[in-house]
Amino acid sequence: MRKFSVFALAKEAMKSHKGWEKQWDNPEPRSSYDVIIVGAGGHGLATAYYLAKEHGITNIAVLEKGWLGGGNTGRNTTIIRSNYLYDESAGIYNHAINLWEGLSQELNYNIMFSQRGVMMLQHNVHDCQVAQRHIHANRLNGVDNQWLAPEEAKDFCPPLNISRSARYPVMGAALQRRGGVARHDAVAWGYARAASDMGVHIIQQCEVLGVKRDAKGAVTGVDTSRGAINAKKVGVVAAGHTTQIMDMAGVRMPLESYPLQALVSEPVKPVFPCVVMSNTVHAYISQSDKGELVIGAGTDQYTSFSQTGGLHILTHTLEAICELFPMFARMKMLRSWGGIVDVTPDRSPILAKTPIKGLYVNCGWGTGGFKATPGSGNVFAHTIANDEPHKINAGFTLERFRNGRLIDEAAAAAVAH
Ligand code: FAD
Ligand code: PYC
Repeated sequence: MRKFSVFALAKEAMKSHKGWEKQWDNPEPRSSYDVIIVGAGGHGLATAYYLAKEHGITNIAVLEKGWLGGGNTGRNTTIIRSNYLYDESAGIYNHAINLWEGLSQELNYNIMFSQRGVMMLQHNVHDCQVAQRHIHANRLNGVDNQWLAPEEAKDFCPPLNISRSARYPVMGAALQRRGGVARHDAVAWGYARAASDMGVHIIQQCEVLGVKRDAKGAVTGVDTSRGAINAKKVGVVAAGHTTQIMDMAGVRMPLESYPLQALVSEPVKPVFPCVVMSNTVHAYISQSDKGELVIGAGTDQYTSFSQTGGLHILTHTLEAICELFPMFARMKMLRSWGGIVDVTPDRSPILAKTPIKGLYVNCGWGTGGFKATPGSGNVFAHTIANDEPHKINAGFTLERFRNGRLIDEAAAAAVAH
């Protein structure tokens, strides 16, 4: 039921678009394409869009086992920010924010990007020191971030409880004003419509079951639930399922998959002006344009491919939210859901060529890849088109887990894992 209604909604949204029937109505796959992208989440669709727009490659199939945007792209809490510690991260997340700022116009689709500010709360001395280190590093990289005292944090977000007697009192906050939120499924639909317009095939209900290689080991295509499809280049952009697909190609990935959950409240009038996150108490919150409070939790402690996480994780998150924002204690929750996130040892993504000719991988965004969607698709398209990384993703290699050039963003990831 749920699958059908989301699919129907997406089709409805496309109807206003001239010519949508041609590529959108789940075309029969051709026997061969120049490029196959596995996964029609935001990153896969953005990759196809930039391949077509910036590299003139339009003979592309995006293969999706479910429906477009039905993975983590349509399940996340939509927080966008670029306040990470290292230069590589500043490069990619700022590239993304620059693209977010013009994306509604570029796609001619309202993705509802709203730069209302992301405030990250700090609850102990160590938190404060780490946050201030991030603020200084961010500023050196041209990323806006500022320190707020508890009273300033409350001015910015009036529902915040800054009582000293709270179990985890707010001792300060880091505020990135340029951060914010966007409507997640609109991002998938906007990229899909624009890519489809340039001739890209978006093929749903088409699960990749195998990766085909020739005698020399190079990629020749994929086996799918709708038959074999040939291509000399295959980009895997399958988030929590990356290990399964890369296993099909014989590549072992430094990834673990975990459930991550979120939930929304009943809709209420505008009451919450910004995005607030707390790594220490494992909670983050904003208010959607529909009026629902959008609340996210930490990952489960155990690896799993289940899109449902433990109830105790949600309970813990709601307790933390009620302590930080006592006025929400009597709100009713409408629904909760989970996604499967793929986590690397250094909590940074892999956006790279692989040891197999013609096989490329974009994964490891863990709990935080929504914010990167446009930047990631843009540089991954460059990597596939030119068979070499863009300078922005040059550091996000697979080799770093062998040579030790890690980009350790565990503290900036902001969500417990
Ligand atoms: P997805 O959207 O998951 O797309 C991958 C697609 O691949 C899926 O549609 C899947 O069905 C498909 N697929 C898998 N296997 C196959 C196969 N064999 N054949 C064909 N298709 C296949 N990030 C943020 O920046 N901010 C946030 O606030 C945030 N909150 C989050 C909250 C939750 C609850 C969750 C789960 C994630 C959150 N994230 C957040 C992370 C973010 O959602 C992801 O990093 C990002 O959406 C990944 O996008 P993607 O396109 O790579 O993956
Ligand atoms: O990366 O900002 C983030 C995030 C928020 C919630 C989940 N991930």
